[in-house]
Amino acid sequence: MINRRVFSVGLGAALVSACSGGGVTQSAPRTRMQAVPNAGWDAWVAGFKGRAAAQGISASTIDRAFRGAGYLPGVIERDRNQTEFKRSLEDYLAIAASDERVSTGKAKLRQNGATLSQIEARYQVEPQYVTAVWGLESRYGARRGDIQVVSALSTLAYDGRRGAFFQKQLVAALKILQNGDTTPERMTGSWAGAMGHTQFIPTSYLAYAVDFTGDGRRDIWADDPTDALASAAAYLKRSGWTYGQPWGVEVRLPNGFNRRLVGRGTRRSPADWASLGVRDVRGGRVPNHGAASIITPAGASGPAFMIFNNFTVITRYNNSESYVIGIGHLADRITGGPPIQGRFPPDAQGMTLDDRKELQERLTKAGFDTQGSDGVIGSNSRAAISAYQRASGLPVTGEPTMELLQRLRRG
Ligand SMILES: [Ca+2]
Repeated sequence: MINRRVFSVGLGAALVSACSGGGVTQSAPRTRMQAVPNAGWDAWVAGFKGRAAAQGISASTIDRAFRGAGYLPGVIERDRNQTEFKRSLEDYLAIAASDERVSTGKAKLRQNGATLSQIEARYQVEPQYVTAVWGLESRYGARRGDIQVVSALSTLAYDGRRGAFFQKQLVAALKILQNGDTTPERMTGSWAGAMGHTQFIPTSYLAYAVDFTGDGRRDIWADDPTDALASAAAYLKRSGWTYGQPWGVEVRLPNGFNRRLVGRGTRRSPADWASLGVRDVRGGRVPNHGAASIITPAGASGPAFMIFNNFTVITRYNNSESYVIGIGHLADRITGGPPIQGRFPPDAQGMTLDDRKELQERLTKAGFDTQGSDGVIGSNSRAAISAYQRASGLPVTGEPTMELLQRLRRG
């Protein structure tokens, strides 16, 4: 999965670089995914079939895989229209650990308790982490993606923007089909080929997916999430997961804490950190789970975390600090942990999350529906702001500002 974050996937990972991560896109625009005739794609596929055969894919597998496949212009559209904006960690967490995702996570943890316990026994990965991966990657299976993977990957490989990468994924997809794990019709995923409950790209699937149900097929696409959840646990285990160790804990730093000690490059024992004045958020002693680093991902005035080796393990799944904190925090929340206690600094417009929530509520009340008020300004909020500005004879910017909020407060 690591690589797939380079190109955010439709199911939610439209977040990039430092703030990339799974499952947290708000209302991504639905692109129609219909195949259209394309002579260039036909020619590319004809050539590819030879290359696939040279890599051990049988003629019957190739023929069967491409029988219903086609060129999907919608996939290229999605690839070209990835918004490369960075979400703040605060916004990211507001979506990743929203009330809804937390409450659904609690229910899923309960409903799948027996399966998750068996997975825990085999892989020594705690149920809440597996559930959190599931929650972020596909909203607990609700957004697994319905695009034909062979069509999507061959379209992207033919397109060529990252042709070599997608061709490799396509060959891996054909190997999966050749193994008999699923059929071309059932092999669906995101526009970028991330598949099933845990959104594995084909090469990750080949490396990590497991058959936990024992039917001989590693089925991460089925409604039954068992194989997918076990595969996520297997992935974490193989990446070095330590059972019983938290990803990290929120901490309080003393005034005047040496900023040069902040960052993943500095690892010390919790006792050392304690001697420097680091406390847990209640002011108590920090827990000891081995060497730890201190990070302040929202800057010196934002929340601080003491992170352990399992933090690094989660980066193997997706190398994004926000994603890792999202997984860890969601896992904590669905097992009854509190929201993050530290205050996030105001955004570039000087607004806090509460200000932005209030702005959304007031806009909606005034007849400019922001489609929810989670405090995260996405395309719906921008459209509502623009409509309000237009109706009020203001310059139309679509930008949330304190000035706008104050104007709405005046009514
Ligand atoms: Ca199975």
